[in-house]
Amino acid sequence: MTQVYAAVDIGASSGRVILGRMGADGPTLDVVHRFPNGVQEIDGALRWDFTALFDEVLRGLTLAREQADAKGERIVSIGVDTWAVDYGLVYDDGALTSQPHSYRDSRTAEVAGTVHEKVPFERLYETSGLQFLPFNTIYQLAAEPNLENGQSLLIPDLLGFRLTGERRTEVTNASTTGLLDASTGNFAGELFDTLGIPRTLFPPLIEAGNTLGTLLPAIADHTGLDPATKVIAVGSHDTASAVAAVPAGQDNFAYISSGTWSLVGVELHEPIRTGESRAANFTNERGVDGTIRYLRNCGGLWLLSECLREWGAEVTLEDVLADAAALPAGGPTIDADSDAFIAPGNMPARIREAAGAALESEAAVVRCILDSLAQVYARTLAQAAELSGRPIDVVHIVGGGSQNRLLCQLTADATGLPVVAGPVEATALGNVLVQARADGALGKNATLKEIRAAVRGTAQTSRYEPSKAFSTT
Ligand code: LFR
Repeated sequence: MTQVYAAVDIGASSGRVILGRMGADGPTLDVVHRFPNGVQEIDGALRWDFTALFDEVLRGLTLAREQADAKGERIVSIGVDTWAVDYGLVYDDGALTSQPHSYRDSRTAEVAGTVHEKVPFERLYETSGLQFLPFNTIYQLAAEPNLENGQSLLIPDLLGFRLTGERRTEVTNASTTGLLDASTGNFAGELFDTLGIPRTLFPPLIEAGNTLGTLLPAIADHTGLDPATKVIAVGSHDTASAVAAVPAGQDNFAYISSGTWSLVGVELHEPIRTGESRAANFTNERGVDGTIRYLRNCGGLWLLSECLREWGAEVTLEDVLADAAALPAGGPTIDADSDAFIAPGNMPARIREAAGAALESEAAVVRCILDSLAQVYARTLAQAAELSGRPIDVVHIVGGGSQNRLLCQLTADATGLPVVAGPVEATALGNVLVQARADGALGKNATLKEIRAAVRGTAQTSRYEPSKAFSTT
């Protein structure tokens, strides 16, 4: 019976359940279920409707099992990845104390100062290597009224717990809490003590590639899946899975994982925690196989999707991008990185205000967003190369933004580097390939290089050269 893998991949605006197959050339994916996601005002705060998300996951797994059955295939394992930093607090019996807060909620606005009074940011950075983002878990916990009540499970770990009954904290995502020691890869116990966070708040760590557990009987019954189906810890931070599947064939590559956010940087083997790195607000997030993602969170397609939400159905992405492409280069730009764009709502007006320009058409707003993103990518990649001492010969754009041809070309122009765009489903591919490796279908000792070679075997990519008019060479 052919063995297949189910990937649950949930982003800030939508989720998918995907069946992954390993062919002779490489992995192929089949999206079996898509569902919307988004922050919602629940009980006076911006939260995720976890109950609805879990229902969609079960529905997706049921559909995946039906499709596998129809083809005479067997789902051997499931992997779960989502966005980072957010968590649900559960009581001892596993019930959620409330729907999990979204990192876009304003509750952390005031607390960073109180955290830094207890532990100065310089010391936090020396320990965790994590960039300052107002919503990092460490600040969210400071805004939490009662931590004695239960345990904190990061969103993918919470899904894994509901599927298996096992409580663990997957390491790639744990690195986004601000509470992991970047040198040892373990939780930094003394940070917990100084901040008054119980050391037992998070369950023990698990490395990507290990087995979390098998399905609870009730879940197996509900989905029709074999109770022996494993849940494998994958790079449960979506960006970790996406970067694992960057189809790079050479060492000197940079990546832009482009979705709601743009995660812009290089892959290293050791964290960099110098004063310069801290001042430039570069992060050292953990990747699959102990790699370090040295990157910055830059603005992303959130700016664009929030504008489209505001404009409603009569403005389509395709049309507005075509009109934006026809506009001349060198128009007004904004600081696409600014915290001022984190909250939802009223985005076109906020962009016009930041640009200090009329931006009369929707296309002008879109062109401003894309020019600004390309500018910030170029600046960030130049800094990444300088701070890490690693030259960059090619930029890989993966995720949703890899389909935005205007953004890809503007990025090539602004950086003066070739851009390889795709695959769009890098996150799900990274998720599936870590499962396939755990199962032996890829070779149990396959390296990240071999994982990337497998992606190249089947990935759809396009190449963009810097246009002469803008090239810096
Ligand atoms: C991307 C991402 C980023 C993280 C942000 C918030 O989806 O996971 O890596 O900084 O969302 O969790």
